[in-house]
Order: sequence, then C-alpha cells, then structure tokens
Amino acid sequence: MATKYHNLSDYDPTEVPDASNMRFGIVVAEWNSDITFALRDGAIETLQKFGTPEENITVFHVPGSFELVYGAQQLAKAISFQGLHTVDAVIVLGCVVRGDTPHFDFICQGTTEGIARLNTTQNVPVIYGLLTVNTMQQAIDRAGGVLGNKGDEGAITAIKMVDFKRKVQYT
Ligand code: DLZ
Repeated sequence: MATKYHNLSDYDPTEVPDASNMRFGIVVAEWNSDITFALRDGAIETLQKFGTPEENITVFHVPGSFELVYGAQQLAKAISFQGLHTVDAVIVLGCVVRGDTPHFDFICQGTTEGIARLNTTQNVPVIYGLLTVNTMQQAIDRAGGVLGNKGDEGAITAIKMVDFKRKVQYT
C-alpha cells in the first residue's frame, strides 16, 4: 500500500538487476486512461532506466481492468504454446475508482483473483499494477503524484521477478 511511509516509486537502484536482456509485456486498461496511461509511461520509463531496450517492451491496451486478466493470460499463453519466450514478465496496469454501487468490489475482486491465478498457472510472473481507490485524487497521487507512480513499482517488481526466475532456474 502507498502510505506516507512508503512512496510507490521508492527503491534502491543498486538492488535492481540489469534489465537489458529482459523482455516485458504491459497490458493497460483504457478506463480512467488519464491515470492508466501515466502508469504505463512510468513503467516504460523505469524499464528503460534499467536497460531494457524499447523493442523489448510490448504494450497492449484492453477496455477495462476486468479485461486485464484475459490480456495477460493471452500473452502468457502465447509464450507457453509457441515456445517463443516473447516476454519474460507481464505487467498489468489499471485503475478502478469506487462508485455508488458494488460494481467496484466485483471488478477489484475478479481482477485480483484472476491475476493471482495466472501467477500459479502460467510460467511467467504477472505483476499486479491495479490501483483500487476511493477517489480520483487518490489515483492521481499514485500515478506520478505525491505518492509516486505504481507503474514504476510494477516495472521494478517485474525486473526483480525475472531475475528471481532466472536465478531459480539456473542454480
Ligand atoms: C464498468 C466499469 C466501471 C463501473 N468502473 C471501472 C473502473 O473504475 N475502472 C476500470 O478499469 N474499469 C471499469 N469498468 C469496466 C470493467 O473493467 C470492464 O471493462 C467492463 O465491465 C466490461 O467487462
């Protein structure tokens, strides 16, 4: 959680592995695009900061956060079915803002459980970059505002998880 004690963009750069030979897929929800596109741009910038070339970053857009699960699954399945290793990790980015009905809860729960399930059924890490906020201001604060950018956090997490996977596989 982003709190006043933890900025989403806080990390020790010396602990982030070199990402120059890593490939990433980013799936971005178009709902609340002012927010999600800022998350996307933050993620891309951070991946590139740690060496990932532009051509190793593939971005897909889906209509809403609920579709992030399908988008991420298709990317992950394409890898396992075709053996192409197109991406080493998938980052999903979305923003769900609480409204007047229970819809918020269903979208958040469905998306969260879907992404968690992909992490146990697919062979690539799927990084959970979903903002679930009560107000638009909370989203702004976490999409390049005073609490950092959850896209940065997703990028750093993705790099670390690819590094983790490689260490586990080759040790
Ligand atoms: C329908 C809906 C609503 C009410 N709110 C959001 C939201 O705040 N953020 C978001 O990413 N998507 C929202 N959606 C759309 C759903 O995620 C989904 O696209 C539709 O229910 C169609 O499956």
